[in-house]
Amino acid sequence: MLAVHLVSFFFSKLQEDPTKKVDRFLHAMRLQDDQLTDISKRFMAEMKKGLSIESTAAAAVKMLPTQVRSTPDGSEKGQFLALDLGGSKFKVLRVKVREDVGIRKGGVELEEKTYPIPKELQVGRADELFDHVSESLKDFLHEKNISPKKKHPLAFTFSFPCEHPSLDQGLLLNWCKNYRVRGLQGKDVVKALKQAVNRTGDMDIEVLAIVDDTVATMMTCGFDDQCCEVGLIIGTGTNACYMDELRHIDLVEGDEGRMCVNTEWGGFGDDGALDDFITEFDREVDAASLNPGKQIFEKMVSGMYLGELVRLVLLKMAKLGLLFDGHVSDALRTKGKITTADVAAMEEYRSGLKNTKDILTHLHLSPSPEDCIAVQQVSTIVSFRSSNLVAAGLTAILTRIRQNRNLRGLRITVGVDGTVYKTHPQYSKRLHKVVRRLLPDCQVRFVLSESGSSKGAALVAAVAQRLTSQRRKVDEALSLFPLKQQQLQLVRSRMREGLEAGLKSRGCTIKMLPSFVYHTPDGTERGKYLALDLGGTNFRAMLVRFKRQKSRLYHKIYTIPLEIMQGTGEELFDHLAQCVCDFLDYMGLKKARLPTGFTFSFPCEQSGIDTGTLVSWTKGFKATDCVGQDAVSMLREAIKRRNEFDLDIVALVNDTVGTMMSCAYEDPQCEIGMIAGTGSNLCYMEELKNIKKIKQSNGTTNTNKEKLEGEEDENAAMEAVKSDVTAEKSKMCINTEWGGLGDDRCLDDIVTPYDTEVDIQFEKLTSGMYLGEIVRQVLLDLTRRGLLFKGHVCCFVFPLPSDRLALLQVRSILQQLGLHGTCDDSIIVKEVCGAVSCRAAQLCGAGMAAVVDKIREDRRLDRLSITVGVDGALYKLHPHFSQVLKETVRVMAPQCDVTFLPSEEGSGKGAALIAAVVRHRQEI
Ligand code: 0WK
Ligand code: 0WK
Ligand code: BGC
Ligand code: BGC
Repeated sequence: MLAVHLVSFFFSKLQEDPTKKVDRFLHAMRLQDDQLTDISKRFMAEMKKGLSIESTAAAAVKMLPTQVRSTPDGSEKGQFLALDLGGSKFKVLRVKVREDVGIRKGGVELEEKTYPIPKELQVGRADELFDHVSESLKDFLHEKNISPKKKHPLAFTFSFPCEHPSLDQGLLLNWCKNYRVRGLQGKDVVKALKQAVNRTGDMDIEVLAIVDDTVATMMTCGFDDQCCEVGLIIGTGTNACYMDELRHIDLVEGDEGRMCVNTEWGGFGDDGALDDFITEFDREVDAASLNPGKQIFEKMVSGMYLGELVRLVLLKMAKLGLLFDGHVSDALRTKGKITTADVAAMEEYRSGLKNTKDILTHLHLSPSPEDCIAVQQVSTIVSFRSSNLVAAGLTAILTRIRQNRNLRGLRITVGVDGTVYKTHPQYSKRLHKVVRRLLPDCQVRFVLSESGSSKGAALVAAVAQRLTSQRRKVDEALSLFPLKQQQLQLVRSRMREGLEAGLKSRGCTIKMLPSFVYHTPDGTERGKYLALDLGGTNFRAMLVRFKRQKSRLYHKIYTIPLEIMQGTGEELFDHLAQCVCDFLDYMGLKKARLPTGFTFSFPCEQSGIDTGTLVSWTKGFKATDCVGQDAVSMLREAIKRRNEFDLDIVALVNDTVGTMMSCAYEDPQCEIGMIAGTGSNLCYMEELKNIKKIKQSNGTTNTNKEKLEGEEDENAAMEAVKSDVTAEKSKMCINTEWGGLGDDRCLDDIVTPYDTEVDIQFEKLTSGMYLGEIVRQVLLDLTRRGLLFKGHVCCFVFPLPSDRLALLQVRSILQQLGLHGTCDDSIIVKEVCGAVSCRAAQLCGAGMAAVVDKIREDRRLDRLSITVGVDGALYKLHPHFSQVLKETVRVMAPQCDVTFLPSEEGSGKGAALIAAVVRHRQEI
């Protein structure tokens, strides 16, 4: 009864615009922007579920990692066979990709042939289907005179959901669209293909890659448009893929770089996420499909189902007397009688209504003109909903990419293929419009894949080949850096020889400079001291107060401009005096004439605790008239020139010595100081009796007298030591200046060609000032060999992007340097940084092992437990350096327990401590 009333109510309305009637009838299919935004949000949630290890198994949207890690960069080349199975056509192709032509259109040559896939094969056994595929391949080789004898690399576009343990494996999850082949689910599709090829015989193929059609489409469009990072198919089926950050893909090892994810969005809604948008017609289509309950989203969107949806709507409306005067034909009752091509035809701009009439007539219906308008409106609403749903899905994907990259706007290209998108009159326009309306801040470009996905599949194979060969060559270059046990033993023994030699005589590569520091602090130090610290990244002035084993410290940091570092000595020390003056002013201590410890982090031949001759500049300092001069005198003269304050400089200290003292104040076991910063150096408490060169000046002739200049100072220095040595002094801290190891080319057999460009000296291989240069040499070589930045060599000057930085940061550093590399480029840059800094840590570890083992042996100990006070940006800020250093020492000096104590307040406190010791001694 109710139905009759309803019919008469509608009948009365018939006189009105037929589209209104349909709009009302199908209002559930007419989605508004707020609903699309809601669907988009739901899809984003599903994407997260699919990517996370916790929820992926139950996720409706599978989010399958594809092992495709980078899009084409135009340097791909090669000749490939390609198979394209899963869309409306099965194609066999030969794809020729030539060097660099990719940038210009037409850089790829395709020859193709389409082969039918009989229905029975789509629902038959897997071996039958793949025998057909392999025979088609053989026929293609024959037809194109391609020698079957040669091993042909092949790329396989297989448009069904697969898990990819590797690029050349595809484990089929389930069939969809009109395929329901037996015996392949859960198995490797590539293996099935190879077995079929073997059965067919007389062919030799190597499957380099198996990819989904979305992925291949993205690659096809990516060859000409490097912004293309999304692939979209709206064809028989529907699906999308995109480049996601590897750190978000739990199922794949590693955090660096990106990987293409095949969303398999056809399954969206299989878990009920779209139930409030599912109409009775969708349920009918699903119930009658080969996979009820599955691919819900696909059944609302893709070409395999749109026609059927329209038919079911028309059938229902006809039954309700809303169309064709309630007349229903058998054809209209028959599944599949209206195809998606019919839907597209009905929506043709000019001939749409005529097409509609023809199609309905073909269904044995006699439609009135109003019926035709109404039916056309039904088609419009059904296909419009499809493009709207695709827009909602795409909006979710593009929003995710934007969030991944912390961008406000996004410029991106979507590569598209599929019959619905290509042939349906309004579809593409509607889709573009809705996406741009839902994402106003994004510039989304849609590129139609002209030549199908096989070009893309071949490019995946070509990129895989390029990445494999690139990887091999980069690994070759990187393999030069990690030092093997044997090499480390060499470094340790050469360091040891260098230490011993430096203790005996002068002019050795490792200078072993006496510091006149005989003791580490004993906690009795007290009073107020000024400490000046020159030689690291900055110049620091600090006031240190010691009281009852506690210290208070105030400091100020000053930069040393390059022109001062490389000006005259006078300018440099005047600049220091000016900074000290500013500090004393700031502290209100200008009148104080404070006892001062001066950390001067350069090799100085000291002749007393408060005097030392600069042997050579390092770390980029080149101030003139300083080498051979006494550093303390130069500072005193500058202070005199300034005539505003005065200091009582009681100690000249190397930063390694200051660091050792500063840490020994916390840990009495600290007898070694190490700097891994701009420069690299180490000091340690040596047995006085071992400092032979001291003894030499006791009358044994010094064989190479003529070679040494300023011998008087040295003899004076040795006299000072001799007179200074009292009973309780058994040790003295030696500033090794280990940076000089290798000056005699004793490291030549462990260095790489990249080092020769820089200079083969221990400091140049281990300190922050030079590691960047070694990295630059490596990157320059890799770029010249076309393995990086597409071979574009630009002016490579840059600071070292530490390998701790997230790739995004590496990438932004490179961009700041005008190096617009790909993700892979950033990964390689990061690896090179890691290899160079890791070797630096190993070298320091081997050097340290030589020192601690020497101390252990000198003290005739089986086991030595000792602490190293350490400072410097490389040790403190580099993530792996300290770890690798500790591990290397542990392995290279197994009889020593070495504790590394990072210095909190730098070497300044150490210099003040030494000043306190000196001052205390002067009082006694
Ligand atoms: C053409 C591509 C193929 C893909 C097809 C999808 O070359 O890989 O599967 O588009 O569209 P359909 O043929 O299903 O409409
Ligand atoms: C901080 C010390 C300073 C030393 C510097 C080395 O206080 O004496 O020279 O560390 O590290 P860099 O600043 O070279 O990284
Ligand atoms: C498949 C996808 C494919 C899409 C388009 C879907 O049915 O599951 O793998 O990408 O169709 O061909
Ligand atoms: C200097 C050393 C200093 C080291 C760390 C080297 O260049 O020669 O004296 O200890 O850098 O700053």
